[in-house]
Amino acid sequence: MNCWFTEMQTPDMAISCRVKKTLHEEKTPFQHLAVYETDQFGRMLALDDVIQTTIMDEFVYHEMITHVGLNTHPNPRRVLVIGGGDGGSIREILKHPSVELATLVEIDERVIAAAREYLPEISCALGDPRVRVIVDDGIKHVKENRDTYDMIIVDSTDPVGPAEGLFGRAFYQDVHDALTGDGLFVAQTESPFFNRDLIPRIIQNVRSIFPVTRLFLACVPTYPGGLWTFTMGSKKYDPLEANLEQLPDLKTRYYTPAVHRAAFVLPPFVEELLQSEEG
Ligand code: SPD
Repeated sequence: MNCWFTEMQTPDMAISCRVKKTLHEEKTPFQHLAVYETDQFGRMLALDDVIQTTIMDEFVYHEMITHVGLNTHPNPRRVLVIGGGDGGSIREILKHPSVELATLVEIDERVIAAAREYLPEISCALGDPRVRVIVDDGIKHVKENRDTYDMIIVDSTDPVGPAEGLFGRAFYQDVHDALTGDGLFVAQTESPFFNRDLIPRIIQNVRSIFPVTRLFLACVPTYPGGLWTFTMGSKKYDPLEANLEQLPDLKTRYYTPAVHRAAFVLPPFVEELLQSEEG
């Protein structure tokens, strides 16, 4: 069979991979959802033809969006994931013994169902008794839950369609208000190569709300450009001063204390995004 999946990563650039089998495809009320079997990346979840996660490289993204923040906060007990219906962030969060309750708020219940069925390696923790799964709009959830979470993870799709509102200042203010007095959040914030207008806007907005704002990097081969940014806004704790000496064994394949520190070392072309007056 010579069938290919292609994601137009920009109007002028695409990533393609050969599809061995389409395992699932449907139009949900929110988006087109597909799970493909590929040789290159293993099983792959795509939403509106954009790669969300693959068995081959999901660990990088899910470890970095969770452990950097969880190891910055000295005692994260209640953690919220907005989006992230595949369950990868939840799986990583539950590795932290301090976590009593991990809440997943995903707008599209079909993403959760598809992940449970076709991506068990990623969704495996969704049935854990410490997990509460809520099918709802994350924007609404943070508005309605003040002073509730020690950490919030914004594990969203790209800033178009259902996720657009998850990149705006009003949402970051609601995230701030949904956090406890010393809480912090981490959001996936796209490519430093291809989102050079968006990232400075995010940084400015987060800086205008949170005393500590930091950008960090990880390498996710299936995302545009490979190099990916995450932004942390924190009320109190600085990830650069985190005590990483006595961590529990997280059984990670990408994250380590040294990678935690190194992720904040930014090349000049990324550092520029933090200085920009854009937006
Ligand atoms: N360009 C795709 C970015 C997708 C980021 N979110 C992925 C969700 C995985 N849990």
